[in-house]
Amino acid sequence: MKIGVTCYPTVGGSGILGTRLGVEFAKRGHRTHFITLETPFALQGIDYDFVKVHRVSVVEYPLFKYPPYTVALATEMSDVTDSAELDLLHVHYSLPHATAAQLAREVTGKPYVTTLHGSDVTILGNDPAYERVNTMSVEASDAITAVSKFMADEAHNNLGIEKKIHVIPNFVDNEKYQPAPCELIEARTEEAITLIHVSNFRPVKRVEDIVYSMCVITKKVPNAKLIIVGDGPDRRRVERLIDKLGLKKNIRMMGFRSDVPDILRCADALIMASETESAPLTILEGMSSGLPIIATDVGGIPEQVEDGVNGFLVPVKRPDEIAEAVLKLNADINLQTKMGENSRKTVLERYTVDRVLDQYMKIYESVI
Ligand code: GMT
Repeated sequence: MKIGVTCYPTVGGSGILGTRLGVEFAKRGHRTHFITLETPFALQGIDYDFVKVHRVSVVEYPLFKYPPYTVALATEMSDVTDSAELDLLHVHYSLPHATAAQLAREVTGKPYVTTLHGSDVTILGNDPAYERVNTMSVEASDAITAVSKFMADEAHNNLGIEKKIHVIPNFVDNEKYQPAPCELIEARTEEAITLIHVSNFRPVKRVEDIVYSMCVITKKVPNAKLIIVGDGPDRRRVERLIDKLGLKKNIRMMGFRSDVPDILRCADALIMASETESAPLTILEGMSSGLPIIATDVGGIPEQVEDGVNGFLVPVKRPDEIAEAVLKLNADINLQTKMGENSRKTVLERYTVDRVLDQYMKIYESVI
């Protein structure tokens, strides 16, 4: 099959997922053509014969205050669809990709599949400025998928989508992320529980709540450690808070890293304090690495984390409850081990690449 993929090229979850999906199809002999603003970040270092990147060129003209990106994208989609004889377009994140794909379909007659990831629906839920056009383009898709049931419900209830939405979960590379001894000397801490948070530091991630939870945890377990990986808008605020609370010796900010699988192996549990999430990739990566997950009971997280089985669900904005869950794990090594094993099992049962690809392939076959 020849598939055209459009996603945001940078580090956002939808861009990563869209890129990995295209690459996995290419590994299985399909041809993937990425049609994006820039080379997707998650494509760096990947060199497959069946992957090609087409960068959208936006015309700058003195008359235009804003370059017409959606038209430029639709033009590139149409041209690539015809020249590469694509069977379909798969767009991740509806805004503005679904609208461009709908225009391209007018030109080429080829179908498009839209995958809803999260912010595209939540943004519109908060500010409906573009809602009518976006909803029409999602609704007009030949098939719609969402990465969690939560997301599908939001799209039906908040965007007014009436068409069936197929729930296809996100996936994780369970070979790259697997339980193994910690070999990264800079992350190894043998004396006490080591927690990890991986984040793009957007306000929605509420990283400060995790820092506050460390105040409570370290009162009982003075050597407890927290590793924070990633970078983004809230990073400086978080650093200032760590300083203010005197937690510098307990919390290690590692910045943006490419060796996340190695770092995860050095932790005992993964924490996520987000205000909302549709289907976090970080949780899947932590579970695949055999970690118990302590996460907020919001959005699609309860579809991944079963309270008391592979981790603990806690209310949002409650650092004290995060701390309580950590202390429970710290006090009971058998519970920690069992939950970690259950995490890995959950991934192997539900979130492997092959399992998820099969579901997308069925959707592709139904629209071409
Ligand atoms: O939340 C982010 O930081 C980025 C955002 C995006 O649209 O790229 O992520 C959303 O899509 C990801 C891939 O499906 C999901 O893993 C995230 O949970 C989701 N984010 C939210 O819903 C807030």
